[in-house]
Amino acid sequence: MKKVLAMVCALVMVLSIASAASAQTVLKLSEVHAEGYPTALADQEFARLVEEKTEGRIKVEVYLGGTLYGQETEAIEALQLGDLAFARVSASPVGSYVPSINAIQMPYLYKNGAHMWAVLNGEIGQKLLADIETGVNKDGVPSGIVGLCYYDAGNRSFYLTKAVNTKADMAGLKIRVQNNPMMVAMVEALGATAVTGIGPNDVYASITQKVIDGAENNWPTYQNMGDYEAAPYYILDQHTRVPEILLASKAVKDTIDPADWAIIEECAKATQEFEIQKWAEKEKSSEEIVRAAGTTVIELTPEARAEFEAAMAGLYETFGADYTDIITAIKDLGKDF
Ligand code: BDP
Repeated sequence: MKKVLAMVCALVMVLSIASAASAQTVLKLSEVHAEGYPTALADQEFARLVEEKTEGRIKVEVYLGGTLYGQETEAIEALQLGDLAFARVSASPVGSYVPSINAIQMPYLYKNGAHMWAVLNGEIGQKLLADIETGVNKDGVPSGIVGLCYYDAGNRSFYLTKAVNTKADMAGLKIRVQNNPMMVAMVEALGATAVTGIGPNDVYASITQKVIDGAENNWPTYQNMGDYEAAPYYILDQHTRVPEILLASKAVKDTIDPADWAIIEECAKATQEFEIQKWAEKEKSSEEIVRAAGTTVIELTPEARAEFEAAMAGLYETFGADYTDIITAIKDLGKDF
């Protein structure tokens, strides 16, 4: 009798361990950057925190280097379908699904990084982040995505295979931009030709194969992707500050216990400061690497920079007209910086 009881107990234990193990929910996160990049480190920190704070009920698997989705628009579409749980993307492609997000990435919008952070972590930025979930695109299609937090990505400048000193030098150049109609219009306003549909990990090859003459990005991506070796002229026009966003799938969110979802949200927010610190270090070291490699860094004259800014001013009309209140409030905040 004792033996039978012991066997039953053992069986119950095995079954409960098995059911506890199967109770773990595994969620995937897609990231285009490689191991060690600031956002990749933040994704891993997010995963660590989620597993710890949910006591193992939720495990986030981080896929780096664009191995799951090479283009961020593909990742966003997978989020919409519920095929993917999280994606760390640039705010730029998000603008195609939730146009109000363009309001925080207009050209020459911020005085500096501190101004951008005051906006993003203030009322304007937090409302726009929350509105991603209820947002619709220009055709009224629901976003299907949820914004969890912003990360830093500095500012973006052009890099090319030839020197550019004035707006006129941009004429006819083929320049890769992110998948967002506003970024296409931005490059075309300079008289260049915009090329979309190239994932950030394919920019280097596209330059060497002469499909494009260059692209635009911040110091860390320019360096980390090796693009500075293919396009060794970095034109410091600093046209946009485009933050990163950690996104979630609305369809996946709806399957998660609300208490666990609240933990996920908290963990995401907790990684922001971590990423900002890693960003500051990487921005500095990337600039050093790029300069030490003999890259030609072109500081535009104030007149040339003003020409770039004036050429892009029309985007405020075309893409910002529905958000003039927000944009005006952002600019007003800039007076303190
Ligand atoms: C980098 C962003 C990354 C974008 C990339 C791009 O970190 O999320 O995918 O730019 O230009 O700065 O596509």
